[in-house]
Formats: sequence, C-alpha cells, structure tokens
Amino acid sequence: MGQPESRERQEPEQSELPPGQRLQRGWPVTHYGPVPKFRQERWEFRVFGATADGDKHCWNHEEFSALPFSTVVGDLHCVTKFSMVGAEWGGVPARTVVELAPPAPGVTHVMVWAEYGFSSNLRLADFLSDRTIFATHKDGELLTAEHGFPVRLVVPHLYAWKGPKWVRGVEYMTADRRGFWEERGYHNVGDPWAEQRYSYQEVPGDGPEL
Ligand SMILES: Nc1nc2c(c(=O)[nH]1)N[C@H]1C(S)=C(S)[C@@H](COP(=O)(O)O)O[C@H]1N2
Ligand SMILES: [Mo]
Repeated sequence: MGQPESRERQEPEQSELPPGQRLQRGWPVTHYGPVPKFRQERWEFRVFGATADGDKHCWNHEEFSALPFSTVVGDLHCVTKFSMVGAEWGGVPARTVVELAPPAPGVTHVMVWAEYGFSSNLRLADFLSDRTIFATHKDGELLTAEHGFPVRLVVPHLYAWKGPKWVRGVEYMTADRRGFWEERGYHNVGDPWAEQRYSYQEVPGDGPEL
C-alpha cells in the first residue's frame, strides 16, 4: 500500500538530467582557491544581517553539530556541465536555521558566506526549499575536506555553485546582492532546468543590474 504522494512538485527521474548536463562517474572536486583548514576552536556558524531580533546568532562547532539532523536526496549540477546524481545529504535543513534564527519581515534574499570570502546569493524561497540543506554528511559519511567539511550548502534545484562549501554564515538581506560567481558572469538565479548559466541570459527581475 503506497503512501499518498505529498511532494510539492514531481521529482524528475534520476536518469533525467537538466538540459546540456552529462553524468559524471565518481565525484570530482570543483572550486576556486585552496581548501581551507578546519580549526574547530575558531569555527563558528553565524546568522547575521536583518534578523528578526536584530542580533546575530552564532553556533560553535559542537552546538552546530547538535542541531536537528535530517537527510535529503539531491543531485549536484555543475555549470561546467557535469552532474553527480542520487546523493543522500545529511545535515541541518536551511529551514531549521531559519526557524532557530528568524529573519526580519522584509528579508527577501540571503547571502551564504564561506571561508576566504566565497559567497552565493539565493532568493529566500530557494533557501527555504525543503531540500536545501547545510550538509555535514554524504551517503552516511562525514564530508571530506575538499568537498566542504565541516559544512556545505546543497541546493539540489539550482546549479551547484549556489552551494558554498566550507560555509561559515548566512546573511539575511532586504534586497538582492550578487555573490562571488554571480558577480563574475554567472546567472543570478541559476536554475539548471531552465539552463540559467550566464548573467547575459538574465531578464529584468532575475537580479540586480550588472
Ligand atoms: N567555497 C566554495 N564553495 C563552492 C565552490 C567554490 O569555488 N568555493 N564552487 C562551487 C561549484 S562551482 C561546484 S560545481 C561545487 C562542487 O562541489 P564538489 O567539489 O563537492 O563536487 O561546489 C561549489 N561550492
Ligand atoms: Mo560548478
């Protein structure tokens, strides 16, 4: 006896890739710059900007590791055209972070900040998707350093650059602002199903003027 389908939208078949993508065997490492060294005593996860109470919220590594844990299955689609599909990500849903450290009423976007100043901006609605997760684990194992240990964001419905590795914080914003790749020629929204790869494809409303 099947459970009734209660998903918000129909999931694509796992063999179905966004246009222009090809399947990658294994899991390549893709990022700009060096792999940061994790120093537990200096690490904290900060939520700041337009918070509901005007304060910033910080979790040290022990506290962050104790936040409610769940899993989601989701793919990574790199804009350079490879996809890694069917991974099970374990960690703290972005929604949980938002519940624990709520935004002020006017917040429309977030900037997710990582080590060395890497950043990516997301619409609040994309951040609140029930599959957006601050992952600490993949397929039951802790992330490795090169894949983002201790925490990376995974946003399965957007291109993978929208998911910073080595995340250190979330900034609540009352207007949109471009992150690292969004300032450097990549699309402000980054929906792989619509092939929103480059900023020259943007139409009014997709992002702040370049
Ligand atoms: N901090 C940081 N996170 C990042 C990037 C980066 O350059 N720096 N690159 C992004 C891109 S373009 C991709 S495709 C994925 C790749 O994740 P992986 O190396 O675990 O496959 O990480 C994303 N997260
Ligand atoms: Mo990428």
